[in-house]
Amino acid sequence: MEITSQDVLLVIDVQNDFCPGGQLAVAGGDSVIEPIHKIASKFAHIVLTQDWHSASHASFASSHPGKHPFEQIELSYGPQTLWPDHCIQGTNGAEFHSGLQLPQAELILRKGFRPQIDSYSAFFENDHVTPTGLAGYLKERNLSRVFLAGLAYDYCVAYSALDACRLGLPAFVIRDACRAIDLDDSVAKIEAQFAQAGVTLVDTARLSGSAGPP
Ligand code: VGL
Ligand code: ZN
Repeated sequence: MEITSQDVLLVIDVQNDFCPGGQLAVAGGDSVIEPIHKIASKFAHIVLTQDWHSASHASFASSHPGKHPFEQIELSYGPQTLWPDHCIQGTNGAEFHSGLQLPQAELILRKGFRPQIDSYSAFFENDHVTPTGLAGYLKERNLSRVFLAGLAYDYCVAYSALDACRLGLPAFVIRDACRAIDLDDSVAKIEAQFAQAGVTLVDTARLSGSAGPP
């Protein structure tokens, strides 16, 4: 499919803590970088997201005595999976992987900074009502189709894609430029939601076009 000047590449959370050696390492997390670089030049517009938690964030198991990473609890807005401490503001784990070289990216959107709410999606926090501002940004810049790559396929990439669809923005997840956590069948479950919502799966090899000036 042909990439146009109204398309945006959304690169989700390619940060040290989600890569091998990190606090919430996704298997092969750093291997998304090569396919992302391969397609980046096809896009006139690139936005990066950065998971950016306060210390003692409510999504950390360590903030809930007796709880362990990957357990579920109820927070005020509903069920929340608990994670190891990760992507704490200002730490090395929260930095983008040093191999990711996208200096042309036009926006770095930070999410998950409110101590009491997690934010998987780049559009809404996990209460599904608190906006991050990205929808307004894309609208003002007349960007409509959203192509997603990065980490993790079954969490932040997936929830961002589902929210994009819900907002009326066609969403395309670039499958070979993502890696999954795959916790409790999360990949199969999220792909069922993709099918229902109308999220399209594509591969880097199917994307053509070359970015004009931004
Ligand atoms: C993510 C779990 C917790 C992600 C972020 O980037 O997919 N997953 N925080
Ligand atoms: Zn997080």
